[in-house]
Amino acid sequence: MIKFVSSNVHKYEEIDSMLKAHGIECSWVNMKYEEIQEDSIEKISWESCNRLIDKIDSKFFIEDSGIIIEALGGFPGPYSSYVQRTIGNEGILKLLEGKKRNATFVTVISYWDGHQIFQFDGKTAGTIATSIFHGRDFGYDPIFIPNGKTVPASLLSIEEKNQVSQRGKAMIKFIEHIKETEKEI
Ligand code: ITT
Repeated sequence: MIKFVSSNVHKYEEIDSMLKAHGIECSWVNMKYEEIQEDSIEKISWESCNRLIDKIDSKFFIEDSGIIIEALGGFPGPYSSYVQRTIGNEGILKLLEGKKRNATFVTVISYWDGHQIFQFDGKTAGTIATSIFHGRDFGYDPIFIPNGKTVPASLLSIEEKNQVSQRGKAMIKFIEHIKETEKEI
């Protein structure tokens, strides 16, 4: 059993689906933890994990994600949560009018195994749609079309999204690591 700490049910659904497919049980600790302000998603993820070590009584993992939009100089990146809460997807579409629409989604998992922190990352390139596509409305998914797909991630099933998403790619690395290193999980 491994604990996943997050306040985001959509992340948990995607993660649990992948872990289940590999026979690994996961329990969700639904908790909002404080995130430091940093311009690197790796650092934020590592520091958040480090600060949780004393609060969670067993091995656990967290992840931090962000969308990097080329035409906006990499914004919102580590500020993705704030931007989603404030201007939202509509605001992003307005900012991108007449601009290039390339973007990359990044996820960095940080795993405390009881001794040290390990990190696993995943990146997915894509484009920002020209309108909002409601479906499974998780964050930027209604406007983010992963490369190789013709529709935004909001219109994909969890399994379809996991095959191409930043989180799915980071999870594959993490699952390989725990299968190699853990006798009981
Ligand atoms: P935690 O409690 O796990 O930190 P959070 O929702 O605050 O949950 P992040 O800071 O990692 O998570 O996410 C930054 C923003 O990016 C936030 O608005 C999310 O909704 C959004 N986001 C994260 N992963 C996403 C994904 O796979 N697809 C679309 N939006 C995503």
